[in-house]
Amino acid sequence: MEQSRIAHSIGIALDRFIKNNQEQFQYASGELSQLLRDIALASKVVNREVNKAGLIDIMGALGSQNSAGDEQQKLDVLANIRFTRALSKGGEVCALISEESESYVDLNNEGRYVIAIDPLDGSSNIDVNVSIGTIFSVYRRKSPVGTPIADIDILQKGSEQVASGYILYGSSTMLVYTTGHGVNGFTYEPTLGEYFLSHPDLKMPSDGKIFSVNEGSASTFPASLTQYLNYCKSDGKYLGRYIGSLVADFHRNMLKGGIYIYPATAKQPEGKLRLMYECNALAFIAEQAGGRATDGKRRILDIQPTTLHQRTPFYVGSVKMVEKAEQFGK
Ligand code: FDP
Repeated sequence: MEQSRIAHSIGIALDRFIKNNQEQFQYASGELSQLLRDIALASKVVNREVNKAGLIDIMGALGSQNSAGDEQQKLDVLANIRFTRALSKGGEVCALISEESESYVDLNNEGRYVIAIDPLDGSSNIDVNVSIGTIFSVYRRKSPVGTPIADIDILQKGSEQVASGYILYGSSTMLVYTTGHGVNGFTYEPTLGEYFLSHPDLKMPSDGKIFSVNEGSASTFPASLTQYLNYCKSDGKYLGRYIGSLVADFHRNMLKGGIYIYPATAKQPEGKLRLMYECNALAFIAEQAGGRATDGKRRILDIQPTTLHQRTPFYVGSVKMVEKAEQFGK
């Protein structure tokens, strides 16, 4: 074999990385590692379906609505099935909270983990071939293993997450996750069918230039946000960038520095985004990468959920930008 080819290592694969770092985890029994592998495997299947969606005409609305009243797309449904199947087969998960199901799914009383997942976020971008994502949070169950799932297992604060992450189906597919020891990003190599570490120990710039917010609703924004946006626009150094896919907007801001805001509006007084399977996961990653995540006032990870599909305003990104936006609300 050509020597130069052997000399260059392709880098560390996700499986090996998870194995090498297993001891970092407080309850290092291997179950969390297996669970992360199950998520990675399901994401490869979803990635394949996302990539061929246009070709085999599986795009478009299925006609049903999910529990939050959004129109379900076929790919949402498929992604939900893929992740649920992978997580139930593994046996590590006792309950699954999903955007696509009204109640939690009871999987296996012997499992030690609870998962909250948005299998395919940014669904209004599916039809137009724009980046979409998967978001997940992992919690330890609190009730004894072997007993039925209880509310204390399900309604946990974001600060109790033991892992969280997202998969971005973009120009490349990436898996980014944390177990509370920094954030690492892996890029999918489709010909090898494997994720490789491409963004070790990711850090979010402490300041940035990008603000991401849907200004179509600006007339119903809180006054503090209007003032903050006026400040950004009058300063001249800021750029507006809004894809309308949370994972994609968040990921770009994490790499380049910026703030993503989905505020409370007159139409959506609690905000639009879901605390348990959108905001908590990204808040954990943001903090682990040196960023900040609040609802404009309170730390997202400290909010006690009272319902599965609870919404919250969301301010996340570079620490200085989020703090500046909060100042206008004081
Ligand atoms: P979508 O409705 O397309 O699923 O959480 C849902 C979400 O997308 C986010 O991914 C995105 O950031 C936001 O909603 C976009 O909402 P607006 O269209 O109201 O801006």
